[in-house]
Amino acid sequence: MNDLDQLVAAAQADFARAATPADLENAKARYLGKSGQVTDLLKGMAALSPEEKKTRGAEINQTKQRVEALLTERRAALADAELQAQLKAEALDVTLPGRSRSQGGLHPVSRTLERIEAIFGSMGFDVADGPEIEEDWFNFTALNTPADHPARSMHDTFYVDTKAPDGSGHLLRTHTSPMQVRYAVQHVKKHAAALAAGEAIPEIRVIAPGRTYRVDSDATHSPMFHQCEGLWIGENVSFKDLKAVFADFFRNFFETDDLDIRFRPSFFPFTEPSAEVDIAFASGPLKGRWLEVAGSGQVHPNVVRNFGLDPERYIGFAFGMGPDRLTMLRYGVNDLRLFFDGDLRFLSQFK
Ligand code: 2NL
Repeated sequence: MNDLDQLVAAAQADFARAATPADLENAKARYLGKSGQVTDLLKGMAALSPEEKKTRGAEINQTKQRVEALLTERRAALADAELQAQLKAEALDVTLPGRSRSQGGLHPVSRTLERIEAIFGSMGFDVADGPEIEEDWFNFTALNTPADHPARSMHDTFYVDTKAPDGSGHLLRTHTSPMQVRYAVQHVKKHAAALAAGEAIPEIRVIAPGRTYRVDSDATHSPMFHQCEGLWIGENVSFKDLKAVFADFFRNFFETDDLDIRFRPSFFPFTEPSAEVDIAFASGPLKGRWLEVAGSGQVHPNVVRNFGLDPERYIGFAFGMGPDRLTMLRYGVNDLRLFFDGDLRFLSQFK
Protein backbone atom coordinates (compact mmCIF):
# COMPACT_ATOMS: atom_id res chain seq x y z
CA MET A 1 0.00 0.00 0.00
CA ASN A 2 1.57 3.32 -1.07
CA ASP A 3 1.38 6.55 0.92
CA LEU A 4 -1.70 7.73 -1.02
CA ASP A 5 -3.64 4.51 -0.38
CA GLN A 6 -2.70 4.81 3.30
CA LEU A 7 -4.01 8.37 3.36
CA VAL A 8 -7.35 7.26 1.84
CA ALA A 9 -7.63 4.41 4.38
CA ALA A 10 -6.88 6.78 7.27
CA ALA A 11 -9.52 9.23 6.00
CA GLN A 12 -12.07 6.43 5.71
CA ALA A 13 -11.38 5.33 9.31
CA ASP A 14 -11.53 8.94 10.55
CA PHE A 15 -14.83 9.57 8.76
CA ALA A 16 -16.26 6.34 10.12
CA ARG A 17 -15.39 7.41 13.68
CA ALA A 18 -17.26 10.72 13.26
CA ALA A 19 -20.53 10.16 15.07
CA THR A 20 -22.17 13.50 14.18
CA PRO A 21 -22.19 15.83 11.15
CA ALA A 22 -20.06 18.30 13.21
CA ASP A 23 -17.45 15.59 13.94
CA LEU A 24 -17.40 14.74 10.24
CA GLU A 25 -16.77 18.35 9.18
CA ASN A 26 -13.82 18.47 11.63
CA ALA A 27 -12.43 15.24 10.12
CA LYS A 28 -12.88 16.68 6.62
CA ALA A 29 -10.73 19.70 7.58
CA ARG A 30 -7.84 17.39 8.47
CA TYR A 31 -7.74 16.15 4.84
CA LEU A 32 -9.29 18.73 2.56
CA GLY A 33 -8.99 21.86 4.72
CA LYS A 34 -6.48 24.73 4.15
CA SER A 35 -3.68 22.80 5.84
CA GLY A 36 -5.19 19.35 5.41
CA GLN A 37 -3.13 16.36 4.29
CA VAL A 38 -4.46 16.33 0.71
CA THR A 39 -3.99 20.08 0.40
CA ASP A 40 -0.39 19.73 1.66
CA LEU A 41 0.28 17.10 -1.03
CA LEU A 42 -0.99 19.47 -3.74
CA LYS A 43 1.21 22.28 -2.38
CA GLY A 44 4.25 19.91 -2.43
CA MET A 45 3.90 19.45 -6.19
CA ALA A 46 5.54 22.83 -6.82
CA ALA A 47 8.97 21.24 -6.09
CA LEU A 48 8.50 18.43 -8.64
CA SER A 49 9.83 18.23 -12.20
CA PRO A 50 7.31 18.64 -15.06
CA GLU A 51 7.50 14.85 -15.66
CA GLU A 52 6.74 13.96 -12.06
CA LYS A 53 4.04 16.61 -11.88
CA LYS A 54 2.08 14.79 -14.58
CA THR A 55 2.02 11.34 -12.93
CA ARG A 56 2.13 12.41 -9.24
CA GLY A 57 -0.41 15.19 -9.92
CA ALA A 58 -2.89 12.75 -11.45
CA GLU A 59 -2.43 10.36 -8.46
CA ILE A 60 -2.98 13.15 -5.94
CA ASN A 61 -6.08 14.37 -7.76
CA GLN A 62 -7.43 10.84 -7.77
CA THR A 63 -6.71 10.61 -4.04
CA LYS A 64 -8.58 13.86 -3.47
CA GLN A 65 -11.57 12.55 -5.39
CA ARG A 66 -11.56 9.29 -3.39
CA VAL A 67 -11.48 11.23 -0.10
CA GLU A 68 -14.30 13.48 -1.32
CA ALA A 69 -16.37 10.46 -2.34
CA LEU A 70 -15.84 8.86 1.11
CA LEU A 71 -16.88 12.14 2.72
CA THR A 72 -20.08 12.37 0.65
CA GLU A 73 -20.89 8.74 1.45
CA ARG A 74 -20.39 9.29 5.20
CA ARG A 75 -22.43 12.50 5.16
CA ALA A 76 -25.35 10.63 3.59
CA ALA A 77 -25.01 7.79 6.11
CA LEU A 78 -25.07 10.20 9.07
CA ALA A 79 -28.08 12.11 7.66
CA ASP A 80 -29.91 8.83 7.10
CA ALA A 81 -29.12 7.65 10.65
CA GLU A 82 -30.42 10.93 11.99
CA LEU A 83 -33.65 10.60 10.01
CA GLN A 84 -34.15 7.01 11.18
CA ALA A 85 -33.64 8.06 14.83
CA GLN A 86 -36.14 10.88 14.43
CA LEU A 87 -38.71 8.60 12.78
CA LYS A 88 -38.29 6.12 15.62
CA ALA A 89 -38.62 8.80 18.31
CA GLU A 90 -41.66 10.38 16.73
CA ALA A 91 -43.32 7.11 15.81
CA LEU A 92 -47.09 7.39 15.52
CA ASP A 93 -49.27 4.40 16.29
CA VAL A 94 -52.24 4.99 14.06
CA THR A 95 -54.01 1.99 15.60
CA LEU A 96 -54.28 3.67 19.06
CA PRO A 97 -57.81 4.77 20.02
CA GLY A 98 -58.35 8.53 19.58
CA ARG A 99 -58.40 10.97 22.48
CA SER A 100 -61.98 12.18 22.43
CA ARG A 101 -63.07 15.50 23.91
CA SER A 102 -66.12 15.08 26.11
CA GLN A 103 -69.24 16.86 24.97
CA GLY A 104 -70.68 19.59 27.19
CA GLY A 105 -74.26 20.74 27.39
CA LEU A 106 -76.56 23.27 28.95
CA HIS A 107 -77.54 22.86 32.59
CA PRO A 108 -81.12 21.54 32.88
CA VAL A 109 -82.21 24.71 34.70
CA SER A 110 -80.67 26.82 31.89
CA ARG A 111 -82.69 24.76 29.42
CA THR A 112 -85.82 25.58 31.41
CA LEU A 113 -84.96 29.29 31.51
CA GLU A 114 -84.43 29.28 27.74
CA ARG A 115 -87.81 27.60 27.23
CA ILE A 116 -89.52 30.08 29.55
CA GLU A 117 -87.98 33.02 27.68
CA ALA A 118 -88.94 31.57 24.29
CA ILE A 119 -92.56 30.87 25.27
CA PHE A 120 -93.19 34.23 26.96
CA GLY A 121 -91.29 35.90 24.13
CA SER A 122 -93.81 34.40 21.71
CA MET A 123 -96.55 36.11 23.76
CA GLY A 124 -94.86 39.50 23.43
CA PHE A 125 -93.05 39.59 26.78
CA ASP A 126 -89.72 41.37 27.01
CA VAL A 127 -86.94 39.67 29.03
CA ALA A 128 -85.30 41.83 31.72
CA ASP A 129 -82.03 41.12 33.50
CA GLY A 130 -80.53 43.03 36.44
CA PRO A 131 -78.51 43.13 39.67
CA GLU A 132 -78.52 40.23 42.14
CA ILE A 133 -77.35 42.58 44.91
CA GLU A 134 -80.37 44.82 45.30
CA GLU A 135 -81.41 47.90 47.17
CA ASP A 136 -83.94 47.36 49.92
CA TRP A 137 -86.36 49.76 48.24
CA PHE A 138 -86.60 47.74 44.99
CA ASN A 139 -86.72 44.37 46.76
CA PHE A 140 -89.21 45.21 49.53
CA THR A 141 -90.46 48.77 49.95
CA ALA A 142 -91.58 49.35 46.35
CA LEU A 143 -93.37 46.00 46.50
CA ASN A 144 -95.59 47.06 49.38
CA THR A 145 -93.77 44.81 51.82
CA PRO A 146 -94.02 46.43 55.26
CA ALA A 147 -91.05 46.91 57.58
CA ASP A 148 -92.31 44.24 59.98
CA HIS A 149 -92.88 41.59 57.28
CA PRO A 150 -91.17 38.27 58.17
CA ALA A 151 -89.45 38.12 54.73
CA ARG A 152 -87.37 41.11 55.80
CA SER A 153 -85.93 39.25 58.78
CA MET A 154 -82.28 38.17 58.88
CA HIS A 155 -83.57 34.58 59.11
CA ASP A 156 -84.94 34.87 55.59
CA THR A 157 -82.82 37.41 53.73
CA PHE A 158 -79.06 37.63 53.13
CA TYR A 159 -78.08 41.22 53.91
CA VAL A 160 -74.93 42.69 52.39
CA ASP A 161 -75.25 45.83 54.51
CA THR A 162 -78.01 47.48 56.54
CA LYS A 163 -77.22 51.16 56.64
CA ALA A 164 -80.28 52.74 58.17
CA PRO A 165 -82.95 51.61 60.67
CA ASP A 166 -85.52 51.79 57.85
CA GLY A 167 -83.49 49.09 56.10
CA SER A 168 -82.19 51.20 53.22
CA GLY A 169 -79.22 48.96 52.59
CA HIS A 170 -78.22 46.22 50.18
CA LEU A 171 -79.26 42.59 50.11
CA LEU A 172 -79.22 39.53 47.85
CA ARG A 173 -82.53 39.81 45.99
CA THR A 174 -85.11 37.40 47.42
CA HIS A 175 -87.14 37.37 44.19
CA THR A 176 -86.71 38.89 40.71
CA SER A 177 -89.61 41.34 41.19
CA PRO A 178 -87.17 44.20 41.94
CA MET A 179 -86.03 43.88 38.32
CA GLN A 180 -89.62 44.36 37.21
CA VAL A 181 -89.91 47.46 39.39
CA ARG A 182 -86.74 48.80 37.71
CA TYR A 183 -88.17 47.93 34.30
CA ALA A 184 -91.55 49.55 35.04
CA VAL A 185 -89.96 52.73 36.45
CA GLN A 186 -87.77 53.04 33.33
CA HIS A 187 -90.75 52.41 31.06
CA VAL A 188 -92.71 55.15 32.81
CA LYS A 189 -89.75 57.59 32.58
CA LYS A 190 -89.40 56.86 28.87
CA HIS A 191 -93.05 57.78 28.32
CA ALA A 192 -93.16 60.64 30.82
CA ALA A 193 -94.16 63.22 28.19
CA ALA A 194 -97.12 61.14 26.96
CA LEU A 195 -98.19 60.47 30.54
CA ALA A 196 -98.06 64.16 31.42
CA ALA A 197 -100.19 64.90 28.35
CA GLY A 198 -102.74 62.35 29.56
CA GLU A 199 -102.09 60.07 26.57
CA ALA A 200 -102.08 56.30 26.81
CA ILE A 201 -98.62 54.71 27.02
CA PRO A 202 -97.59 51.27 25.68
CA GLU A 203 -98.31 48.31 27.94
CA ILE A 204 -95.65 46.88 30.21
CA ARG A 205 -95.17 43.22 29.38
CA VAL A 206 -92.01 41.71 30.84
CA ILE A 207 -90.55 38.65 32.50
CA ALA A 208 -87.55 38.67 34.84
CA PRO A 209 -85.77 35.30 35.07
CA GLY A 210 -82.67 34.80 37.20
CA ARG A 211 -80.93 33.82 40.42
CA THR A 212 -82.45 34.68 43.79
CA TYR A 213 -81.37 34.07 47.40
CA ARG A 214 -83.01 33.14 50.68
CA VAL A 215 -81.77 31.74 53.99
CA ASP A 216 -83.16 28.25 53.45
CA SER A 217 -81.65 24.82 52.74
CA ASP A 218 -83.16 21.34 52.47
CA ALA A 219 -84.24 18.83 49.78
CA THR A 220 -86.68 21.32 48.26
CA HIS A 221 -84.93 24.63 49.15
CA SER A 222 -81.53 25.92 48.17
CA PRO A 223 -80.04 29.23 49.45
CA MET A 224 -79.56 30.12 45.76
CA PHE A 225 -82.49 29.27 43.54
CA HIS A 226 -84.08 30.54 40.36
CA GLN A 227 -87.17 32.56 39.87
CA CYS A 228 -89.05 33.91 36.93
CA GLU A 229 -91.45 36.71 37.53
CA GLY A 230 -93.86 38.19 35.02
CA LEU A 231 -95.64 41.52 34.82
CA TRP A 232 -98.34 42.81 32.48
CA ILE A 233 -99.68 46.32 33.04
CA GLY A 234 -102.04 48.26 30.82
CA GLU A 235 -105.37 50.04 30.84
CA ASN A 236 -107.42 46.93 30.31
CA VAL A 237 -105.49 43.89 31.56
CA SER A 238 -107.45 41.47 33.72
CA PHE A 239 -107.33 38.11 35.51
CA LYS A 240 -108.86 36.64 32.36
CA ASP A 241 -105.63 37.54 30.52
CA LEU A 242 -103.57 36.04 33.34
CA LYS A 243 -105.45 32.77 33.01
CA ALA A 244 -104.92 32.71 29.23
CA VAL A 245 -101.20 33.43 29.62
CA PHE A 246 -100.80 30.63 32.16
CA ALA A 247 -102.77 28.14 30.07
CA ASP A 248 -100.66 28.94 27.02
CA PHE A 249 -97.42 28.86 28.98
CA PHE A 250 -97.91 25.56 30.85
CA ARG A 251 -99.31 23.71 27.83
CA ASN A 252 -96.31 24.85 25.80
CA PHE A 253 -93.81 24.22 28.55
CA PHE A 254 -94.96 20.66 29.34
CA GLU A 255 -95.84 19.96 25.68
CA THR A 256 -99.36 18.76 26.44
CA ASP A 257 -102.89 20.14 26.15
CA ASP A 258 -104.03 17.54 28.68
CA LEU A 259 -103.58 19.64 31.78
CA ASP A 260 -105.92 21.53 34.09
CA ILE A 261 -105.19 24.85 35.77
CA ARG A 262 -106.80 26.19 38.93
CA PHE A 263 -106.42 29.35 40.98
CA ARG A 264 -106.59 29.19 44.79
CA PRO A 265 -107.06 32.38 46.82
CA SER A 266 -103.88 33.40 48.58
CA PHE A 267 -102.02 36.41 49.93
CA PHE A 268 -98.95 38.36 48.78
CA PRO A 269 -98.15 41.90 49.92
CA PHE A 270 -97.65 43.06 46.30
CA THR A 271 -100.91 41.76 44.80
CA GLU A 272 -104.59 42.05 45.65
CA PRO A 273 -106.40 39.80 45.07
CA SER A 274 -103.77 37.06 45.03
CA ALA A 275 -103.89 33.46 43.89
CA GLU A 276 -101.73 30.34 43.91
CA VAL A 277 -101.68 28.55 40.58
CA ASP A 278 -101.92 24.76 40.46
CA ILE A 279 -101.75 22.46 37.45
CA ALA A 280 -102.76 18.79 37.11
CA PHE A 281 -101.78 16.46 34.26
CA ALA A 282 -104.51 14.28 32.75
CA SER A 283 -102.00 11.49 32.07
CA GLY A 284 -98.46 10.42 32.86
CA PRO A 285 -96.76 9.57 36.18
CA LEU A 286 -98.17 12.69 37.93
CA LYS A 287 -101.73 12.13 36.61
CA GLY A 288 -104.48 13.77 38.66
CA ARG A 289 -102.21 15.36 41.32
CA TRP A 290 -102.56 19.13 41.82
CA LEU A 291 -99.11 20.68 41.69
CA GLU A 292 -98.41 24.20 42.92
CA VAL A 293 -96.45 25.92 40.15
CA ALA A 294 -96.81 29.69 40.59
CA GLY A 295 -98.06 32.60 42.65
CA SER A 296 -99.96 35.42 41.03
CA GLY A 297 -102.35 38.29 41.49
CA GLN A 298 -103.56 41.70 40.43
CA VAL A 299 -100.78 44.19 41.09
CA HIS A 300 -101.47 46.12 44.33
CA PRO A 301 -102.40 49.80 43.78
CA ASN A 302 -99.48 50.87 46.02
CA VAL A 303 -97.07 49.00 43.73
CA VAL A 304 -98.60 50.54 40.58
CA ARG A 305 -98.15 53.93 42.25
CA ASN A 306 -94.49 53.10 42.97
CA PHE A 307 -94.02 52.42 39.24
CA GLY A 308 -95.08 56.05 38.74
CA LEU A 309 -98.50 55.18 37.32
CA ASP A 310 -102.02 56.08 38.41
CA PRO A 311 -103.63 52.89 39.81
CA GLU A 312 -107.06 54.26 38.84
CA ARG A 313 -106.02 54.09 35.19
CA TYR A 314 -103.36 51.38 35.01
CA ILE A 315 -104.03 47.85 36.17
CA GLY A 316 -102.59 44.44 35.55
CA PHE A 317 -101.23 41.24 36.95
CA ALA A 318 -97.97 39.77 38.09
CA PHE A 319 -96.82 36.27 38.81
CA GLY A 320 -93.81 34.36 40.06
CA MET A 321 -92.71 30.83 39.36
CA GLY A 322 -89.77 28.59 40.19
CA PRO A 323 -87.75 27.35 37.20
CA ASP A 324 -85.95 24.85 39.47
CA ARG A 325 -89.24 23.22 40.44
CA LEU A 326 -90.48 23.30 36.83
CA THR A 327 -87.24 21.52 35.82
CA MET A 328 -87.80 18.88 38.54
CA LEU A 329 -91.33 18.27 37.22
CA ARG A 330 -90.27 18.19 33.57
CA TYR A 331 -87.40 15.72 34.07
CA GLY A 332 -88.71 13.79 37.10
CA VAL A 333 -85.92 14.91 39.47
CA ASN A 334 -86.80 14.51 43.17
CA ASP A 335 -83.99 16.41 44.94
CA LEU A 336 -83.39 20.08 44.16
CA ARG A 337 -79.82 19.92 45.46
CA LEU A 338 -78.79 17.68 42.54
CA PHE A 339 -79.00 20.76 40.30
CA PHE A 340 -76.37 22.63 42.28
CA ASP A 341 -73.93 19.87 43.38
CA GLY A 342 -72.12 19.97 40.02
CA ASP A 343 -71.94 16.15 39.84
CA LEU A 344 -71.25 15.13 36.23
CA ARG A 345 -72.97 11.78 36.72
CA PHE A 346 -76.19 13.76 37.16
CA LEU A 347 -75.54 16.62 34.73
CA SER A 348 -74.35 14.46 31.81
CA GLN A 349 -77.80 12.87 31.64
CA PHE A 350 -79.11 16.12 30.15
CA LYS A 351 -76.69 16.32 27.21
C1 2NL B 1 -94.50 32.97 44.28
C2 2NL B 1 -95.13 34.32 44.37
C3 2NL B 1 -95.60 36.22 43.03
C4 2NL B 1 -95.57 38.42 42.18
C5 2NL B 1 -94.93 37.24 42.48
C6 2NL B 1 -95.09 40.74 41.55
C7 2NL B 1 -94.17 41.57 40.96
C8 2NL B 1 -94.43 42.90 40.85
C9 2NL B 1 -95.59 43.41 41.34
C10 2NL B 1 -96.47 42.55 41.91
CL1 2NL B 1 -93.29 43.90 40.11
N1 2NL B 1 -96.21 41.25 42.05
N2 2NL B 1 -94.81 39.44 41.65
C11 2NL B 1 -96.93 38.52 42.43
C12 2NL B 1 -97.61 37.44 42.99
C13 2NL B 1 -96.93 36.29 43.30
O1 2NL B 1 -94.86 35.08 43.28
O2 2NL B 1 -94.95 32.07 44.87
N3 2NL B 1 -93.46 32.85 43.48
C14 2NL B 1 -92.79 31.62 43.26
